[in-house]
Amino acid sequence: KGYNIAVVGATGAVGQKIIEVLEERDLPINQLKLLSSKRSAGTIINFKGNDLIVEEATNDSFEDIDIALFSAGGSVSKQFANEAVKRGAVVVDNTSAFRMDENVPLVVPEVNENDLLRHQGIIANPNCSTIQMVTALKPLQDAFGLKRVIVSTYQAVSGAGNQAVEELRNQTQNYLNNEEIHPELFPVKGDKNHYPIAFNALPQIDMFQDNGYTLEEMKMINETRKILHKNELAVTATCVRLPFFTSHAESVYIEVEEEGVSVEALWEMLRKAPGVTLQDNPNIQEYPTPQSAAGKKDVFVGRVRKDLDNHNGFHLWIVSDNLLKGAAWNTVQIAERVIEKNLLLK
Ligand code: 11C
Repeated sequence: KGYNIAVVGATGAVGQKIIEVLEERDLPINQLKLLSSKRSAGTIINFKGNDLIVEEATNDSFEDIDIALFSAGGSVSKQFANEAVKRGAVVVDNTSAFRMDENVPLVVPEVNENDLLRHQGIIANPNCSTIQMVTALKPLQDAFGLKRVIVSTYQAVSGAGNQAVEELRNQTQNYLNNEEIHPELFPVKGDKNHYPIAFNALPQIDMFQDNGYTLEEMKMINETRKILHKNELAVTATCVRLPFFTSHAESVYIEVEEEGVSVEALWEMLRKAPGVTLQDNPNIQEYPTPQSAAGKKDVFVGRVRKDLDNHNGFHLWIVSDNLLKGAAWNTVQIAERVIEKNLLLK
């Protein structure tokens, strides 16, 4: 049997990657329906040798759909996700619209795939920077217990979409040509002030919240607790945007509960962990970078070392392609698991 799959936000940075990932996977597809806003409708996208025309999303678009993969922004998900479910589609939503909703599982298949069993139509895909961190931390939590996580991120511009990628490209060229630059998008499109991203580092991803943290930082904190099923976990984050295109990197400090754990024991768990590749050998300068991780599906971990003052503390460097494991690949993995586990609505 083939399945009818819709991609909502098909012309966006994540939507395009979802289509690429579907193209290389074996998931049996009967019909692929590409949906977008009115503005992008009419765009032609090739899928497995056929030219597909992107259509404007309406409630009726979901009538015959088995699985709808949403990545067109929170407001589009809020408008259409429940309508799609009413029409019998399972929704995998890439936006933050439903992530913290108690009735919506927030899933990274390597970490908490059994949460899929309690879905009621909508399944949320976590934020990219959260996904890669929990994928690497889950085996360490299982083996040694996690007490505290302190993360600083180094995030690629593609997390903010295709326009953001263009802004970095244009600004870089302008700088090198000694031309004036007019920042329009970074750090946040809808915020009051804009700063250059080329040759810069911006300690703001998404809007500031009342507590002084940004929304990206609060997503990392709240989503990590939900996915790891550990509300009491001490987590804090500082999220920073840097001028490269692909992959988020994270410097992560963890404190484990078990006493006397060695770096070798962490390596062993990370080597065995699904979806994780250990690249950690200082003798040959082996460690992952945003460039080496780009285009790959795994989460890469290096620089594992013991804290010099706290014998239960460890530092890790976690890198992954933000559009693949951080978005499109995790979404398609969820769709594949929904099918394998017979969790469709019709
Ligand atoms: C960024 N992490 O890099 C964001 C993008 O909640 O899915 C993903 C936003 C989200 O800008």
